[in-house]
Amino acid sequence: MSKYKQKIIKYLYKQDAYLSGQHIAETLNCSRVTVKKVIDQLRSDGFKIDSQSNKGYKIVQIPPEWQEDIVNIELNDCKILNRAIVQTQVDSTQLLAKSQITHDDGSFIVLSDEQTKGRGRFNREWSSLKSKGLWMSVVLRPNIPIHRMSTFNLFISLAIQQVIEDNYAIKSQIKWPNDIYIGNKKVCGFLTEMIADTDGVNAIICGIGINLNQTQDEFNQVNQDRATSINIAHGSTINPYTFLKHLIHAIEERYNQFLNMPFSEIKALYKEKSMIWDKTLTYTEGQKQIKGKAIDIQDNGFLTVISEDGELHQFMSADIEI
Ligand code: BTX
Repeated sequence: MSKYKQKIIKYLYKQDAYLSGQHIAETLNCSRVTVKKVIDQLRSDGFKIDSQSNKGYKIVQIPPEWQEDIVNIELNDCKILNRAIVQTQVDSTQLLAKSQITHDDGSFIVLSDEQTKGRGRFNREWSSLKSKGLWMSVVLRPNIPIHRMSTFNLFISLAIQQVIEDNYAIKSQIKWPNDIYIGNKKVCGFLTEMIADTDGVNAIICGIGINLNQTQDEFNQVNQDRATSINIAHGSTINPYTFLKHLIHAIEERYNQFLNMPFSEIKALYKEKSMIWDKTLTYTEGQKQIKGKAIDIQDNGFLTVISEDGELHQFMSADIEI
């Protein structure tokens, strides 16, 4: 039955119209009884499926938990990712993705409704409330030398920033090197890890956290005044599958650019969409901390900052206090 379940979900999900049981059965070469059983199963899984006697079936609501079958449908047109691994709850999608890499040499995404140990950079906590955001790790397999990775985050930030701006008409900005902001509040953080040896990069594991549907009071005390969601900015509920579809498409486009063009070609756009210019901010990288103004970004992705005493500094991946 699971074979038909997948096919029936796929068939109904793609249709706006009602489809009769007879039509589904003929198309998928199964019996009407099987169709009815699968529909009952889907309903008990939380799908709301309307049925009308002379019209047939139509999905009117998908359960709030990610459905692996539907996520995989959204990946169908994507050439850089083979499949999705979907879990209701994980410690961290990064950890699951890393353990998967040891026995899976493909490119895939790991998605979870909830993370109990979502992590940001330097092991900081990433708040990942159940069914409120996109908590995802993207595993990619570029065939490139390690030094090329220094611009990867720049391409990915543009992908995320543009999904928010182009599809939801929300002005969003990149905070170099790995956050996206709406106004002065963080809506997304991502981090990139890799597995590499002297021959080059074996795998990129890019963990992306995007707040989709939190209300302001759902953020914990630490993030209350510093975090926002697309829903808050947009003023309506965000369909996670639609957001995911846009994001996958944007990541595919920017990833292909990352592989095939130098950062210098998108640098002007990146700078235009960034929020750190013309402000004196505190930059910390390891033991080094300075106050200064960012004045440029190099073709290798390094940020040039001029400190208050007029000295120039290059940062590869600093923490910036806004
Ligand atoms: P970051 O270290 O730049 O950001 C972490 C900081 O952001 C925290 O210290 C906190 O102040 C703030 N913060 C925590 N949660 C949220 C939130 N939901 N919205 C806004 N601000 C928040 C950024 O690290 C990288 C985050 C990557 C998260 C993804 S989710 C999927 C994958 N799995 C995983 O464990 N991490 C990645």
